[in-house]
Amino acid sequence: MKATVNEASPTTVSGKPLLEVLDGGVRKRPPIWLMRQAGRYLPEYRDLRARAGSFLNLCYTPALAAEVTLQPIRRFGFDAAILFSDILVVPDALGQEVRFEEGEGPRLSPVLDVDGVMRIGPLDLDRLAPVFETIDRVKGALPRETAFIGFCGAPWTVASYMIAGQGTRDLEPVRLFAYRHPEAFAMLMDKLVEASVDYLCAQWRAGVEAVQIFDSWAGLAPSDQFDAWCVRPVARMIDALRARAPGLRIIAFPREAGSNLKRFADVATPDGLGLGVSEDIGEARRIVGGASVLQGNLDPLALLAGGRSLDASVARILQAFEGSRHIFNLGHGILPTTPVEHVERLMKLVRG
Ligand code: 1CP
Repeated sequence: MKATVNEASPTTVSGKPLLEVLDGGVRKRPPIWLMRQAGRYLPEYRDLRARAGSFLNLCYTPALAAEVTLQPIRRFGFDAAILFSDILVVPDALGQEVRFEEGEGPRLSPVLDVDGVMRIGPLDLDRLAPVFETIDRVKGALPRETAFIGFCGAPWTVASYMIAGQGTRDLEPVRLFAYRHPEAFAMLMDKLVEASVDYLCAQWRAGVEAVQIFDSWAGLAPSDQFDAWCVRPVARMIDALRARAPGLRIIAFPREAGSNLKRFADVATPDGLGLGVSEDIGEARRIVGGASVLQGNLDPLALLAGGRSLDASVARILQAFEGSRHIFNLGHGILPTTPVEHVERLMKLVRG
């Protein structure tokens, strides 16, 4: 695809800088959004969160979820809004019990054996209806130039929570399960591919213009299984989405894929590829060539720290991506203790 350089004008064919880059353009200043941009570092989020009851209640109450989605757009004017929800609404809608414990993170009734996998699904799209209503509300309230991103977790990352019943340091439970019960694990992955595609298609019908597939734990898949557990499930999702949701732009984030990034880019062919903190930008540019937009990869801790090291990190990233198709983002989600002023500074640095 031929790249077009748009020097300064904010008005583009779509009128949305983020979509313009995903569609093949290069901008002098990259569009910017931040993973987890709606969340606890914002006082207005903490206020609303305190009134919402449980975290899932917040996700499933359209007026509140829409408000939280819009908060960081109002405050910072990011180039994209990301739907406020969580990757674990998919297991919830597949019939698994999901709770969020205050201060402890998610808790699910773990899938322990082959029977447990058999009981999973089908996806109850009605349970997710509030998510689609949230999308409908947000799309009517966004500034013209702001793109709207939906999301889900990649099968590998979602399976890791479904099997362990919670977040784990090195994903031991899901890896053991996959070795001990390869057929049942493959069946679970198939169910997740299908459910995730149905879910993202429904988000697209409701009005999102792009989606991000979060494979937050791709870097913890053993190298000889990376293909089967990370690349192929996401490749199948992307093939199905291209057939069923024409025009939907797809960003994949196989976090810390490292030396497996090339394989991922070649086989899954997302429109955009998110880079984790430790990924080398020059190397990633060589790997994907002009084929894919790269997104990332400021260290969330550099943003938290602020000051001269933030300025220097941002300058290095802008320089490393110069002249290429780039979406500025973090290399992982923003941390809850990040000062709001540091995000304001980041916006100044990136927008110039
Ligand atoms: O009460 C609270 O505020 C709970 C904190 C919280 C928030 C704000 C959780 C629990 N989820 C979210 C929202 C969320 N989750 C978004 C919102 C949109 C935005 O980006 O602004 C998104 C995109 C997610 C995605 C998500 N959830 C991922 C993938 C991204 C990543 O950070 O790696 C993962 C792994 C989850 C699971 C999850 N949900 C919540 C927590 C604390 C976790 C991580 C659990 C762990 O492994 O420790």
